[in-house]
Amino acid sequence: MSVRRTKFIVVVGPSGTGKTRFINLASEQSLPEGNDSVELCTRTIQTVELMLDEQPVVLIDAPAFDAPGVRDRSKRTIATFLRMLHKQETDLVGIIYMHRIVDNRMGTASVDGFRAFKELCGDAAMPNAAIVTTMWDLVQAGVGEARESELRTADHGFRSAIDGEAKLRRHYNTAESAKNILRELLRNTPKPLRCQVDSDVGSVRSSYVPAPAPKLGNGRVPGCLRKVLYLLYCATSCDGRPNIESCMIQSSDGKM
Ligand SMILES: Nc1nc2c(ncn2[C@@H]2O[C@H](COP(=O)(O)OP(=O)(O)O)[C@@H](O)[C@H]2O)c(=O)[nH]1
Ligand SMILES: [Mg+2]
Repeated sequence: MSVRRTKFIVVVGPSGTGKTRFINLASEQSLPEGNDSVELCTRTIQTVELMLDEQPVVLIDAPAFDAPGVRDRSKRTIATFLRMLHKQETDLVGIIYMHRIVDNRMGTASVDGFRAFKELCGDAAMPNAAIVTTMWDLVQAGVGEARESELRTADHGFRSAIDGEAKLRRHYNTAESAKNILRELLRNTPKPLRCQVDSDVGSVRSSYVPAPAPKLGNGRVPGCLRKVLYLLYCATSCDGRPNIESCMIQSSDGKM
């Protein structure tokens, strides 16, 4: 029996929008959520493997865009990580941008987060993107629907992405709901995100602050990704431009 190639999906968005919850539900894992998540979890990349309908999948829980002072660093961390996946010719089939339907307006975190998402994704890959709204259990149905409709059509909402063929989907805080969203994205043909092919996205600025060591989710990160995560840590820990090559000879376990 042939082994299917692993497909990758990255989940981005402001903190508290339900990224980790979504990943936990889909994968039956228990990465720390909300108040349980220590600072590291919101600032570093975590990956989780799962099998969905016999398809191996890796979900990438990206650092939040909006933690004070770290938005640029988060963007850079995600971009560097995804560029390395691209060099390894992995199949990235989707990007999810999370939004809380419970928020009655697009606050600063949402506006900035959405802008960062569009920058990372780019127009060409927008058909592989899904904007996923969460916390439907915390709003009255009519209120949620009215907000969703405004987000879909208003210029100050997600219209620009939806015009570019991004999907707008509801996540109902259940495993099946999360899996259904993943199933739809898994049908996509892999397309590189803009940040994977354009090194200007997430480029280093002078205000650079070294990133903390990556958290390897529950020890279930596959060997190849562990290497990537370690390289990422090396790369983002250097001052100035990331220097991937100089990190290639190092290894967290001596087995590079
Ligand atoms: N009631 C409800 N709580 C949710 C939902 N999604 C996430 N949460 C909770 O909201 C908090 C923030 O979610 P988390 O996944 O940590 O957000 P992240 O920062 O985007 O990873 C956690 O306490 C979650 O358990 C949802 O759809 N409904
Ligand atoms: Mg989280």
